[in-house]
Amino acid sequence: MEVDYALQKSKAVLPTKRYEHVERVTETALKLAERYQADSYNVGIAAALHDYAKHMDKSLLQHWIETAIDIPKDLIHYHHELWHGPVGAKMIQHWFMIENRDILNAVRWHTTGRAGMGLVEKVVFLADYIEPGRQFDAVYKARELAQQDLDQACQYALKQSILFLIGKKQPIYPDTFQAYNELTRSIKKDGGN
Ligand code: DGI
Ligand code: FE
Ligand code: FE
Repeated sequence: MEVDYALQKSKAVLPTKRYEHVERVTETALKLAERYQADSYNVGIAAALHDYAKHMDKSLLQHWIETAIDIPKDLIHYHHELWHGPVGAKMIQHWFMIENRDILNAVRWHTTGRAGMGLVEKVVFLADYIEPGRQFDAVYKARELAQQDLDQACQYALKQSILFLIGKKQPIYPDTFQAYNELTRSIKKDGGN
């Protein structure tokens, strides 16, 4: 599958505004891939398909969570915003026969992050957060950090997401905390802040 073809697949299932976000995430992710020497093919496909399931019926997403053996069932008890990553990864595996673990993991964890994210995962996660259409306060610093250090930029994005959710009195999925903790420890070890 080529990146343009993956984009067409997303275009077919997404409203225009969401599809334009996907295009910007893909462009941003490809630039980050170049900067951090991530595999640009895997990054391109994962970014192009990262929100594939975003606009599907909640009941359909719920059905996939309940029936797929390797989607964590506890997701049902969290915000439905968290469902489209894991379900999208399963859908593109089944329908487009994508078996590359880096692509599938990047789609799967793009909302929450997780401890032990690989390079492709980090790039897609960060690109989704900083794409030029995003306009919240924290995005400017996140864009700056993205030019300097991938781990610090991801850590900052996770921290801001956690603070944002706390501000909204929403629960936080454990993987988001675990991703934040792991990056915080490794940044400290490397002599970062
Ligand atoms: O699909 P997008 O809108 O492009 O972005 P996304 O997949 O990162 O979804 C972000 C939304 O998910 C955002 O509004 C915050 C919400 N969210 C709900 N619970 C959690 C969460 N985000 C994280 N990182 N962790 C959560 O537990
Ligand atoms: Fe998403
Ligand atoms: Fe997105």
